Amino acid sequence: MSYQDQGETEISTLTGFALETGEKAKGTGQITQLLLSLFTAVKDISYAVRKAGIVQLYGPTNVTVKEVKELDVFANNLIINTLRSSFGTSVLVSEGSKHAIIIEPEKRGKYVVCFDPLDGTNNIHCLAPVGTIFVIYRRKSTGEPSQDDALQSGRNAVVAGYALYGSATMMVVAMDCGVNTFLLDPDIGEFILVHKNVQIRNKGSIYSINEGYTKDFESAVLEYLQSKKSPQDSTAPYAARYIGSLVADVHRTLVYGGIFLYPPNEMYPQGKLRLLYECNPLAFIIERAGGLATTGKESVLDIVPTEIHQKIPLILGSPEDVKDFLKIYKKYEKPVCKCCPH
Ligand code: P6P
Repeated sequence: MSYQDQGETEISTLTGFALETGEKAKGTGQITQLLLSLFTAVKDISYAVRKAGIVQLYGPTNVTVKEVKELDVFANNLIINTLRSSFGTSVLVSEGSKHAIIIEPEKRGKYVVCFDPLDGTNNIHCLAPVGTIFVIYRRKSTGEPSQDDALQSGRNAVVAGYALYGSATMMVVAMDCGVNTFLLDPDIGEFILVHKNVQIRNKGSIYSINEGYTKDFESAVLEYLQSKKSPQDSTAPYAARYIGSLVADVHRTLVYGGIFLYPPNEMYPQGKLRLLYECNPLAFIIERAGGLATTGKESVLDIVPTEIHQKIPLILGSPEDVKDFLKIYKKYEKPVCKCCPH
């Protein structure tokens, strides 16, 4: 849907994007319903995030509105109930729910949604950006749905996206046709298209990693970081940026280019970030924008998950930056001995 303002410019909205997506799918209209429901939930979360800042400052006793819930519990319940009522999903996997949610038969649809309802809420008290991350798949199985319907590789994604609740609220939405960004206009409650077919820079000048874990980093990570801080050639050193809120760090990487790394450390030997509802959607978005996303050993989108809250290392960003990292990483990879496979 788009509307002309005095005929000078065509303004496209996220609602229009959802309707066009459904039209192209030439299907049941379920994807449209699903997307519109999800985007409505994001608007509600955006409002709650901005309100929570006020509540946090003055404390819950001064609040006359409904009981102030933990934001991430509120966001989780809101998205689950909204998607349930969209009649477009059969299985939901959420960072906020231990088990997969199987939708009741009378409300089931053909899609599976994996999501992180509100990532980074430990940053909410300093008003750092937080985000919602999601990815949508078609159900592959027939019969009774189960959590196995969510154990699909990221390459099967139909739509992936995130909402960033920062100085403004932005939706970034990726499909096979590309990545589009939309800004929430609070005056009309609509997301307005601001960038079509976003492409990440081929090479950036920023690296993003929590260097507090330096003592745990693998040799490849240490060598790579050193090469960015003290380049052997005449290139300038990279700048270090780390917000500690995944959606904000990845969005900055998408917009400015560069590389984001969350490698294994002593506290998180498999890595901290979750494959189904953090790494896969973000990898899908970055790759559709021309970037790369890897664990070091393999492309994130090639991994076939084995359990719904599985963690993996995540390195993503501008293609030349990720390739530079992989060149160093491959140097340290132990050759797989054929005669002693373990
Ligand atoms: P660390 C937030 O808690 C989060 O899950 C992500 O948003 C963020 O990228 C990561 O953890 C930060 O982790 O170990 O650097 O504090």
